[in-house]
Amino acid sequence: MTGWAAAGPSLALIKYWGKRSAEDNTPATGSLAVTLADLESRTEARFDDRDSVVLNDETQPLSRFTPFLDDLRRRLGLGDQGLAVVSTNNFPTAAGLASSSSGFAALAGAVAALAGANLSLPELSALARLGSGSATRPVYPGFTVFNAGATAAEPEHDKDFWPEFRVVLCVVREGVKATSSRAGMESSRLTSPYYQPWVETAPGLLQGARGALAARDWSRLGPLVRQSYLRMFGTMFSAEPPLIYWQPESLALIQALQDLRAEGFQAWETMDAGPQVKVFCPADQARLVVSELDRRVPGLRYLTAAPGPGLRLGTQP
Ligand code: 2P0
Repeated sequence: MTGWAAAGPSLALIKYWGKRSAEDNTPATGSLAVTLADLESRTEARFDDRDSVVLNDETQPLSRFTPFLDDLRRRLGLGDQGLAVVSTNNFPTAAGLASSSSGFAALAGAVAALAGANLSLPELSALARLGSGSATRPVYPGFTVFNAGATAAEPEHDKDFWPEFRVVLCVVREGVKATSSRAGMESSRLTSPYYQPWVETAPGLLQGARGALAARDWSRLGPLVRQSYLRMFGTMFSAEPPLIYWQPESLALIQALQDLRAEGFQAWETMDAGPQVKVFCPADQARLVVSELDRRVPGLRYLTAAPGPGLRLGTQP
C-alpha cells in the first residue's frame, strides 16, 4: 500500500523569520499566508527496509529528513519501519518558491495516510511543523495564519474569499539557494542587531494585515506586506556574515513595481529566502503586470496563481 498527499506552496504576505523554540520548531513571528493553486508537491510513501527520499527523480541526502521521519514514526506509532518517499514538485525547488512548505506538508500527509491515522487538520498542521514551520500553513486552503509560538496554523479565509486575488511569481533564478531558511533565520537571530526590533514589531504588521485582508483592501494590505518582507531582509542584510539572496533582477523588479504603483497598479511584491519576486495583485491587472514587468526587466519566467486548496491525501494499493 502507498500513502499519498498533495499540497500547494504557502506564500507569506506577513513573514515567519526566526524561531521562538528551535527544539519545538515554533516561530518567533506570526505569519499570514496564502496557499497557492496549481503549483504542488505530490508525495508518495510506502514501507521499506530502510529510509529513502527521492525528490524530482534525485535521491536526497537523508540528513534533512531523518529527524522528521523519526518524529513521524514516533507520533504515528510506526515503530522502526523504514519509509520510502518519492516526491515531485511541478515548480522550481528550493529556490525561494516555498517548496519546503508544500514538500513537508505533503510528506506529513503521505505518511499519515500510510499509517492509517485519521488526523484532523490541526493535527496534520502540527505534524507538518516538525518538518518545516511554513509547512503548517498549506494544510489549509486559501488564507492561513501561523501565530508566534503556536504549534499549528489556523485557517483564516477560504480560497474563494477574495476571488480577484492573484499572485504573479517572477522566476529570477532557477536552482537551489545557497543558504537554507533554517540556517538563515538562525544567523539573523544570533548576529543581527535588528532581529529583536523585527520580532517586537511583527505583531503590529500581522494584526494590521489581517484587518486589511478581511476588508479586501489592497491599499492597506500592500504597504504592510512590503514592510514585512523588507524588515525581514533588514535582519538578513545586517547579519554577520550578511545574507544577500537578492540578484540584480530582484531589485530591478522591485523598482519596476514601484513605478507601476505610481502609474495606478495595485501590485505589491514580496520575497522569501531566495531571489524570486512574488507580486500580489487583482486578477484583472495580472496579465498587464506580467507584460509590463517583462518589458521593463526582460528574460524572466512568470507564473500566475490563485488561492488554492489545502492538503489532499489518501491511499492506493
Ligand atoms: C515564510 N519563510 O513565512 C518565511 C519567509 C522564508 C521567508 O517560512 O526552519 O523553511 O523549516 O521552519 O519553514 C521558510 O522557513 O523554515 C519560511 P523551517 P521554513 O514563508
